[in-house]
Amino acid sequence: MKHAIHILLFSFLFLVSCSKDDNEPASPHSKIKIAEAVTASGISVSLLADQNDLSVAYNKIYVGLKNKAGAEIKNATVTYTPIMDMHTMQHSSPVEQPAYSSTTELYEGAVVFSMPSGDMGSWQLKVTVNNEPVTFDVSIKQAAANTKYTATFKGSDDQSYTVSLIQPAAPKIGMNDLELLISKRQDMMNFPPEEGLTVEFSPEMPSMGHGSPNNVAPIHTGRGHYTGKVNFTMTGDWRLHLKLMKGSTVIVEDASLDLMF
Ligand SMILES: [Cu+2]
Repeated sequence: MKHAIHILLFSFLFLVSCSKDDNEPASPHSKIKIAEAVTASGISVSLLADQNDLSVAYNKIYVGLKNKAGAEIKNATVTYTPIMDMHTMQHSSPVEQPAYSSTTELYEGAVVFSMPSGDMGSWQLKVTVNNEPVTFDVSIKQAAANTKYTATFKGSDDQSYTVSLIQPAAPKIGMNDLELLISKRQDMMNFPPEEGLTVEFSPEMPSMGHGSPNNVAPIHTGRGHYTGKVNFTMTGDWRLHLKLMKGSTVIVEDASLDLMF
């Protein structure tokens, strides 16, 4: 019996050591590297994402930093500035500045890209590491047909509100966590989180003209994030109807987002 356990243990260790790549140290994360650059002082900056493509949506974006000797830099100040150059004007978009995670050994932040790259203009993401900027050209894909993961609405208070879907990222039949980021346009370069809204919520399946029961309206949980629950009773096209209110004043009657699964 003891012998059998030893053999089992030995083969397990053997498997583990065989699966290790000798050239690359094991990565503590499963993100996809989409670009790389080096700052003026020689810090190498890797840009990573959850998917190969950035798209018109709330995109988690990660940065890994290494010094000239190849050692991880864990205590830098990193900021993101998305810029869209539309020939006659420039604008930015909502952004969540990155913070270092010791779990993934990456700086983790997010950018809402509000339009696709194309004839209308092109996007750059400026990443500043301790006041040293590097600029990445990023290509932003249009969201898939019949989906709308982010949209901007003019409020009854004359302000512009951008509503972006964070969760569900992988919708399923049944109850799903619902998480939104709501940002307000202060000017073309600044889109701070909007923290003071009350949201009424009802999902609809437009192709079949029905909704679903037991949804939970999203409430503010910090930094412009609103969390609730959405019940998808079947697969297909779903529209999330969101009514944005400030106290009893309706700011946006129907800020709707679309998803499809
Ligand atoms: Cu634009």
